[in-house]
Amino acid sequence: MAGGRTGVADLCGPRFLKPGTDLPATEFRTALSHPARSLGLDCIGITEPNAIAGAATHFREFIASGAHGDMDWLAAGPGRRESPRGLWPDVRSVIMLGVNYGPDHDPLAILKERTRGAISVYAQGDDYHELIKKNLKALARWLVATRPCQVKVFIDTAAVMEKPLAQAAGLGWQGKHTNLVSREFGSWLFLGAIFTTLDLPRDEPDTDHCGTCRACLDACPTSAFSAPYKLDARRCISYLTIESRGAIPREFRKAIGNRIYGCDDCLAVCPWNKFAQEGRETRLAAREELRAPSLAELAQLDDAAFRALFTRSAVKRIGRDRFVRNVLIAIGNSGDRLLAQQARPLLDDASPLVRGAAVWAMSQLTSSEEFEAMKASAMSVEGNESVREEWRLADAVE
Ligand code: B12
Ligand code: SF4
Ligand code: SF4
Repeated sequence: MAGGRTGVADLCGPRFLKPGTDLPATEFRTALSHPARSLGLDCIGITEPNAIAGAATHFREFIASGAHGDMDWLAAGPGRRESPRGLWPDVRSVIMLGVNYGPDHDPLAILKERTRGAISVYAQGDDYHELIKKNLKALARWLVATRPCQVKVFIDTAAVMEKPLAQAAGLGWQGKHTNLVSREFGSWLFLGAIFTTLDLPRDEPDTDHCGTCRACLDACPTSAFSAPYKLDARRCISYLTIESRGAIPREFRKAIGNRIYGCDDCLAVCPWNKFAQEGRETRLAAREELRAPSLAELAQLDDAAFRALFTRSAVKRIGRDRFVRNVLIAIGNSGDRLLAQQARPLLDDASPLVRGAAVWAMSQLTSSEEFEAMKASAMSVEGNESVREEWRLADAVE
């Protein structure tokens, strides 16, 4: 549905059920999938609020082990996240929806282009949160107009365990990489939820089809899986480049390669992607300028240029300093000494986060002699302790 707010009237053509029509629950369920599809929601399933009791145990273990790192918001109010009823006691059915964002290219090809940055597939187009939320709300309005009820709409940011709920609703299964895999769309599905006070017929949960495969576990550049189905987010490049606010720990810097926002490796190697299809929502498709952006250009972004480049993009959420930090790690990994010219001015950046990452980039691209000279002059004025620590720990390459 192109642009603007989709009203109930837009969803009342001859293919759709008219508001107020009284249908048996099973037929109503079928009728619901027509407006969903027309709103760009590619798959739909319904489950009950108590469907994910097992996930709660795993969630508690995940938090207790500290695997969530600095994502304190994930640990907050665990009772709310563990069950939809904990979040909203009146909910009687959970409608799970998936939007296919299958890429039109091999997401791993860019990893060989060391002077360019790899932005994960999900962030190369418009921000899915905004786009899909709008469509979920339109479907929720249709639901309310058709059958009086209360509804709440969620995508990503609320305390909802979307993956286990999607599995319970039959959209796919949580693979060993912990994401939901769909037999129809492979790894490339965004998830969203509508909670409602209506009693709707339930779909059958999907079952695990990973078998003996472990391609995703073996593909992970930072060994972030502590076991199949268990991710230590603190080691995940997606966490390190998007969620983490401080300096990226040294032990992961080389493994990050040229990934400057998120990571798709475990998703991309899944054999179920052979059934994947290109996403049909053009606004989620890769923008030309974000497919293989030049590291040299990205390193020069100031705040205004960063916002302009990433307007309506999820990347904007991390802000210029964290983004340039990531770009500098990629520059350090580029092996291209010419890129030192772009990193060098950032040794004097206003942000200590950027200065620290620039130190590491320069340490990878300059000779010991040059590096020692830069260090002596920087250490005479550097007041930030974490940047001073970067200078102390950096080993310049020959
Ligand atoms: C926090 C978060 C992250 C964190 C942590 C990821 C994680 N796996 O927990 C970080 C920043 C690392 C991250 C990264 C990514 N994310 Co994210 N993330 C979330 C978020 C907000 C919460 C996930 C959560 O609850 N984690 C807590 C853990 C405990 O839950 P879990 O992953 O479901 O863990 C289960 C398994 O570990 C399992 N388990 C544990 N032990 C065992 C043992 C056995 C034997 C078995 C069978 C199972 C099992 O049980 C747990 C509970 O179900 C969701 C949105 C949401 N509200 O759900 C998006 C979400 C999961 N992310 C999403 C995406 C797209 C990504 C990335 C692909 C982005 C990218 N390209 O960089 C990567 C993928 C990394 C990966 N391999 O998971 C999508 C996934 C869509 C899908 N098809 O599944 C979601 C659903 C957002 C959305 N609305 O579409 N993410
Ligand atoms: S997203 Fe990348 S770093 Fe994170 S678990 Fe998957 S392969 Fe590993
Ligand atoms: S790569 Fe293999 S193990 Fe991993 S999710 Fe896909 S099928 Fe499962």
